[in-house]
Amino acid sequence: MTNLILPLVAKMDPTDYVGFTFFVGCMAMMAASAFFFLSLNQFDKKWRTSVLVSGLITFIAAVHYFYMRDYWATNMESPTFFRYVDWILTVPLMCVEFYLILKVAGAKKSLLTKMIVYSVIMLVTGYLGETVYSGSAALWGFLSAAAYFAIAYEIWLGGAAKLAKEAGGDVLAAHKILCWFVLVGWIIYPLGYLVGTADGQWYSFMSGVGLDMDVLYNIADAINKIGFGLVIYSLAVKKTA
Ligand SMILES: *C/C=C(C)/C=C/C=C(C)/C=C/C1=C(C)CCCC1(C)C
Repeated sequence: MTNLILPLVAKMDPTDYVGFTFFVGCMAMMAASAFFFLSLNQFDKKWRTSVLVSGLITFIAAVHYFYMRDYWATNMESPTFFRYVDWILTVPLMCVEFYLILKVAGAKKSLLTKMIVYSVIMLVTGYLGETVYSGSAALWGFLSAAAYFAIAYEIWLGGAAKLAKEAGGDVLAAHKILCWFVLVGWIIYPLGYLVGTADGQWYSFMSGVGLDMDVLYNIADAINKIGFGLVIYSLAVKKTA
């Protein structure tokens, strides 16, 4: 009783590169949030909401990274629950970003609803594959990937693509960059999933490729959340000037 001193900060092993990426991810998300929020006043009203949403995405991530960093440091295991709660909040907000910039070309609520439904399917199936039904991770990953392709199709070739073409100019250019984020930046996530769920699956060789699921997820989050936000930010700058 008398000599019980609880450590308030978990130790950080200098070779724990997973813990390092959680720590840096947390700081990067905080800095990005401050950047987006403090820039809000310089924009025309119409574009302020978009930049605000960019800030909300990185801020929600910053809070989750705060917990995930701690969870990892304490338990040395993947903070899967916090990870997916973060995603289920931030990915729909990224769909909102697409919707907001395409509103000038007449984007309807149904586009937003469709994209949010796809992303919820993508994330719920992914979560089930990583947790409750990890024995059939391949099947759940496949379902999740189908929803991911539906999102990619919608923005590259579907209704969202048409709207972007109608909008033209800076909006079309920004839309194109966001499309590349979804195609290239988001593909890191299924790669992380394959690494993390490889045990006993037909892709079991993935656990031996020297990659770590959490490192991949953390790098992907930094690229996609902050990068995505910066694309929106620079569109708002152009449109305000
Ligand atoms: C800020 C968080 C983002 C942009 C998260 C995106 C997550 C994905 C694109 C996840 C995709 C997955 C698959 C396509 C298949 C395997 C399971 C997932 C959930 C990792």
